[in-house]
Amino acid sequence: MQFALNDIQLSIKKMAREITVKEFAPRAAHVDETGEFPWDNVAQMRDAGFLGMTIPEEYGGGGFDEVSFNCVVEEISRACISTSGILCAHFLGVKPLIIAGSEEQKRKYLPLLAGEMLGSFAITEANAGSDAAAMATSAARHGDEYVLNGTKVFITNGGEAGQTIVFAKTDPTAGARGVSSFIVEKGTPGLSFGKKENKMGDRGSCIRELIFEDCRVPRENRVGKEGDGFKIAMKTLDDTRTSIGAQAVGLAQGAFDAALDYAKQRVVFGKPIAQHQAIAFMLADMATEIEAARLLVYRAAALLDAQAERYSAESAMAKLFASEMSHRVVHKALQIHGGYGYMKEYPIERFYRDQRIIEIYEGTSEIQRMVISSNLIR
Ligand code: COS
Repeated sequence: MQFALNDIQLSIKKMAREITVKEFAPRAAHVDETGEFPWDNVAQMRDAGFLGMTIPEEYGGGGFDEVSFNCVVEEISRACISTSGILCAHFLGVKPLIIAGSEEQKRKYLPLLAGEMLGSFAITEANAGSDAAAMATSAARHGDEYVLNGTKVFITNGGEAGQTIVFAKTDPTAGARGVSSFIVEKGTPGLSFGKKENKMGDRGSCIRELIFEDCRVPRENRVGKEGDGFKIAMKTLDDTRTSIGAQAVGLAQGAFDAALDYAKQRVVFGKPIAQHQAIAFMLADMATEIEAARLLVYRAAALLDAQAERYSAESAMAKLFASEMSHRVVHKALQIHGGYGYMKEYPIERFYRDQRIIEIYEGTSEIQRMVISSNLIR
């Protein structure tokens, strides 16, 4: 058993930390205030090779492992979860191609996704969120094309991404087995975008509706076999949920660092509040929980690197525990700041709002408990 990152993982983590401190942290408050999509940050991530990190080298990527990728997500999230969220959503558009794409699809799209094109993943609908198989978007086969009709909601990177993996029913009577997946490029006639949603937190990343009206997609853009789409989506989420856990660890670490600094400086009753046991014990609990979550995240990522047969439960555990841990940590971090924590002058107010989405996207905590318990019972 190995508990230490190797030299490559450590140097990638350090590089992500340096870019975050220099580039993303100074812009984070502005991104939050304006809600502007941070293209500058995306360009920095592209230049650093983060957009192609785990894409195999033969397809133009970096060929790095999942542990390294999760370290990058963690470090960026210490300052800006909008930026790390864009990266995670990008990989939701990449993974289905790695899992089930044809050789032609991989050769055509992965080099683009490793550099110049953002990806995204469209499964959620107004009446099909947690119950993803209840989707109503249809893909009817007409000769060499599929004709897509329906509306997807809350699609991260929607409207900004050059490519989206879209899940739609090719057989509306077959439930989960009637779902297929398609690569749909931005600019395809019949695809339009709804307005950018106005969110409570994570305000830099953008979510939009994707509207399909007789949107014709060539047959060669179907990913995997007809009817395999739901399994491809589930396998993708198994791969990517860990990185949402990494976001939670990074965000909690950022909130903890701010609370520790504040607690060392703020003096009440004649000494810094960090020296009052009420606060010192909070700090001890926060640090312990962050470390426990970090280990769960790294373990789930290492299982993925080891190509373990199934790691659904482990990635769901990492996401569940880390996201709920980050809730407890930001709560305490704001409490330590007292009234100042409630003010926009301090970053903790943003962390508090940003945290909430981590317990919801890529499957709510309740869905993670379903995944974990069904794997225990099976
Ligand atoms: N890997 C491979 N196959 C999987 C799988 C996985 N992790 N999970 C399920 N499957 C397969 C099942 O084996 C089953 O196959 P068969 O039809 O051959 O038996 C099929 O997929 C359907 O599985 P299941 O019956 O468990 O599907 P449910 O409709 O009950 O849904 C959950 C399962 C709740 C896990 C799923 O709907 C889900 O993950 N919902 C949340 C979606 C989500 O995270 N949304 C966020 C969007 S991304 S921001």
